[in-house]
Amino acid sequence: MTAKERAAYLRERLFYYAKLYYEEDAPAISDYEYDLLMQELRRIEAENPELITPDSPTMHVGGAPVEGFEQFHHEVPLQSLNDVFSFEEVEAFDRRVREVIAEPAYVVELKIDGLSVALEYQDGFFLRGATRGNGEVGEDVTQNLRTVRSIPLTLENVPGRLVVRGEVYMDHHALEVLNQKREEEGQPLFANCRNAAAGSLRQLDSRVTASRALDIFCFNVQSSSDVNFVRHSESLDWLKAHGFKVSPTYRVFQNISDVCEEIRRLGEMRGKLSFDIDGAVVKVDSLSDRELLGATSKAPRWAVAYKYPPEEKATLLRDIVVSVGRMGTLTPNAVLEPVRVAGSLVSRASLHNEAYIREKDIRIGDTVIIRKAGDIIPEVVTVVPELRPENAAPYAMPAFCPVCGAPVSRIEGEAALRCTGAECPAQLLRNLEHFASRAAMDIEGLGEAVTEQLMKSGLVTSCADLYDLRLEDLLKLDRFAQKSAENLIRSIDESRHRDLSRLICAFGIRQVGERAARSLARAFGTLDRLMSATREELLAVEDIGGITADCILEWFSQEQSQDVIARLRAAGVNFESEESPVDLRFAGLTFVLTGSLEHFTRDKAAEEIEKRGGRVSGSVSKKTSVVVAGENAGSKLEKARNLGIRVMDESEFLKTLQEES
Ligand code: 0OX
Repeated sequence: MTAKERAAYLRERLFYYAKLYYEEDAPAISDYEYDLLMQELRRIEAENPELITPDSPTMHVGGAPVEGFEQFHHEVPLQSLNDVFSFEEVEAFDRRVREVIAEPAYVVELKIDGLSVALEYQDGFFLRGATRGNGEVGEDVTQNLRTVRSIPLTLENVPGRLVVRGEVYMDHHALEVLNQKREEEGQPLFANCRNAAAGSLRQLDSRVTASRALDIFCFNVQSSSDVNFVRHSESLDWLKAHGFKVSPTYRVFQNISDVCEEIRRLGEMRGKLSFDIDGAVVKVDSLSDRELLGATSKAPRWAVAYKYPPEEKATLLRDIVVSVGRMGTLTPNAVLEPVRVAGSLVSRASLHNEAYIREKDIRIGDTVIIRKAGDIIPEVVTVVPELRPENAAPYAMPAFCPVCGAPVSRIEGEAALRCTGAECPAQLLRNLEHFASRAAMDIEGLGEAVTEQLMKSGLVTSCADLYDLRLEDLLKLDRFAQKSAENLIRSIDESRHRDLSRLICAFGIRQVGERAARSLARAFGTLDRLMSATREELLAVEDIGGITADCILEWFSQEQSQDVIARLRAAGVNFESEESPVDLRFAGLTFVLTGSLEHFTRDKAAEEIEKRGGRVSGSVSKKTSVVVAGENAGSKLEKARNLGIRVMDESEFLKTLQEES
């Protein structure tokens, strides 16, 4: 992969993860991994400045605010921090500081893993507060912040105007209590403390926020009308003295080896803290030194965040159980002696596949080291060989599906084993769960337990059966009373009106997740157009590559899929996209532009072609579909004529562009 391709890849991933993180409170990878990707992109761009694009995520700090809250323009921007991952990088930071400041003093603080906010006080009263958003513009969450008990609502002996920055977080115990309650209510659980804090603070109903045990650590005076601080540490003392809850450990150091020692010490404390941290922050203490050091467009030059690697813990592997996924894939899971890792109690971990177990030689009875991949999904990193019991035998995957008993087979070229049972209930269950999930048809009340019950009772053997369910059917089942049955029927009914993109996602076509489903819905507008799309047309859609296109074609070609579609159609399920379809009339066509065009620059003409799914090439070959020839076209036009390629003059090209698609 070239640097250009790698940069494009990194940008795409970073945009995608940032969107999930900022706009949907649903991170897919850990901050640590995100920061590593960002650091790599920054390095490539620093080495190849010509590759920098104006919309590169390295040019942004954070994400856009979501709908629902008023925008809040921060008086003083809420800066972000440059990340470092090693002590060498901390030392390099010190050297850069020392180029400007002779004898710097540093404050080392915990980096609390929550949600950054600004609190505005006027004449000692809490006036307004907002999330960080992109640093310049956040969301006004004043009402919600008022419910956080550790945020003082009135202050004494403070300047007329005061803006304080802090991190709203939820501690481990509060998350456990909240998740327990949510589990009882059948609501999705929060994956970690930060998600829970973000989800709670961004509630439109502040009574919900009030019911969540949120807390805050304040770590910066953003502005104050008439107190002038000389040092940051002094401002933290001042905040503490005025009733703010300030980060529990902040210490001042004169040299960088002491700073590194403190970072190490905080890292060791990490497992014992009652809240999550994702690093330590090193800041120049003197505020006038900070002025001298200044900032880049992204972050101050006077501070860095040291990111700790994901936390790891040792525990006992009690058993290995095998689950069967939506596509029949067998996944071995570790049953663990419960242990707290990165903010929650872990008793299960994915072992991925047979090869993973073999490679690490994981055996039942082993003591294993676990961590959370992406801060969310627990995984076994390695075993501790010295602690292996003598009788521990190598693990073998089952030869038959643990659910339906059908033989297990290996798909060629893949590590995974699959159940070959055509009607394996485990696969059907996962398919139905996926169909009803929030990202797909979003059918409230149709969780795992209810789905299983509907399947066992024989009422549902396909997603299309859901739309035939009647109240009387449900009332005959154990779990349902009048109200719950009515609710489920109503949610199923409501799901008929979901957008096409959700329906496409709900089909569970291999390789087609939410993002691809959205692109397909946008591109084709209706399910019928998608169903009749050619491979070429599919390939012209954003995010759709060859493998995905083949999976889509294969799925629609199956009789079973056609049956389901026919039944969903009959049930009145919406097959249309809310978004207007994209014009794809040039899909699969390669254009060559030659000569001078009167109405377009070359770039503009190329953009118009690409917008319609076409490609533009610089030279004429047998693969060229159309040559657009402007004035004084030369050898390319001649070659096109020799090869019998279609030639358009500018007016014909213009007319084609203007035709209705
Ligand atoms: C934290 C935290 C975040 C102030 C200027 C640049 C970044 N999450 O605990 N940010 C900062 O510093 C800001 N300090 C912290 N302790």
